[in-house]
Amino acid sequence: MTQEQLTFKFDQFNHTSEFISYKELASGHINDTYLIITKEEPYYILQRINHTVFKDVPGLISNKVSVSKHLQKKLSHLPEHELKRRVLMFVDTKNGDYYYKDEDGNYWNVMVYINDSVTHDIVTNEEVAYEGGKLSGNFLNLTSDFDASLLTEVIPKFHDMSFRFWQFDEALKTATTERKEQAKTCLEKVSALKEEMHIIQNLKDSGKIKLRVTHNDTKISNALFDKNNKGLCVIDTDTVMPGIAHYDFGDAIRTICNTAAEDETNLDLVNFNLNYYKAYVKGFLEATGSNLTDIELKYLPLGAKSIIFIMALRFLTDFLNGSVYYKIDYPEHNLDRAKNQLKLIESMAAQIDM
Ligand code: GN1
Ligand code: MG
Repeated sequence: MTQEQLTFKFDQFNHTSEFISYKELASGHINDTYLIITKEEPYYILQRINHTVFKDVPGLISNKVSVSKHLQKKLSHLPEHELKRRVLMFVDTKNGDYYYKDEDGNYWNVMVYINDSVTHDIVTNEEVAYEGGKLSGNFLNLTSDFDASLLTEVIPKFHDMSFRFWQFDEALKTATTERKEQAKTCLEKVSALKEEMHIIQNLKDSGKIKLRVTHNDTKISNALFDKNNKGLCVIDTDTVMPGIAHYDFGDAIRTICNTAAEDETNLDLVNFNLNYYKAYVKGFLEATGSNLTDIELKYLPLGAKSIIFIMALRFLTDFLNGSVYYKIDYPEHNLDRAKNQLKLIESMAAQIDM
C-alpha cells in the first residue's frame, strides 16, 4: 500500500487534520492496521478489515460502533478528555457510514488514536495483570445492559468447541502426511483433552451459562494502558458479539499469564504465572462485582483452560490446512503457536485445580 493510496482511503473519512505520514502496526494476525500521523492531533488509526475472515463487514462495523456509543453513554460522567481515552471513537465517512468500501472491494474504518498509551505483548508486572482484569471485567459489566441479540454474529461459532473440532477433523482429512507427522505430539495432546474441553460448551448450549455481550479477543495486546500501568480501554472490538463471560476472562489470561509470547519456540520459557493469574482474577472480580452468577464464577478457571485450548486447536488446524487463515512469518509458525499454547495449558493445570 503506497502513502498516496492510504491518504486517499483516509480522506474518505471526516478527520480534522491533514495526512503527514503513517506507520504500519503489525501485531494483529488478520487485519491491516496503520497509525496515521496528521498535522495536528488527534492522530488516527486506519484499518483494512479482512473480509475473507469477516464475511459481514457492515454488520461488524455496526456492532462495534453501537457498542462504543453505548460505552460512551455509560461513561458520560467522565470529563471529555478522559472519556476519549476510555472508549474507542469511530470516525464516519463523508457519506455518514462508518466504513468505506474501495474500488477493490476492501473495507476500511477509522478510529481516533489514543495517544500517550502503551500496549503489552508480554506482561512483566502484577499491576498490569490486575489492571487487565479490571479492563475485561469492566467491558462485561458496562455492556451487561446492552441487548446482545442486537449484535451480528460476525464469525459464527467463533469460540464453539464442537465446531472448532469439526474444522480440525476436516483439516486432518486433507493434511499432508508430513504435516501430520510434524504435529504428532500436538495431535495426541488435543485428543486427550477433547472431552474436558466440551464441558463449558455443553453448559452454554443447555442455557446454563447465559449469553452476554463479549469482546472475544481480549488478549492483553488488545488493551491500552497509560504510562503508569493504569488500564485505559480495550481495543480491537471487531469480534464483539454474543458470547459467554468465560471467553473474555480466558483469552486475557492466555496472554497475561504466559511468561513468553504466544509464538515463543523455546517451550522452557513458556510457563503459567500464578501470581499474575491471582492479580488478574482480583481485578476481574472487582470490576464484574455481583454481575456474574454462581455457575459463571464456578467455571472461570476451566473457561480459561478452554480458551487457551481453542487457540491451540485453531493454530494447529491452520497449520494442517497449510496456513490459510493467520498471518505467518515462516511455514511452521502456526504449529509453534499451537505447541506453545499446549505447553501453557500443562503449566496452568499443574498449578490450578479446575
Ligand atoms: C487473531 O488478529 P488478531 O491478532 O486481533 C484472532 C483471535 C486470536 C488471535 C491470536 C478474528 O486476532 O481469535 O485469538 O489472532 N482473530 C480472529 O493471537 O480470528
Ligand atoms: Mg482481533
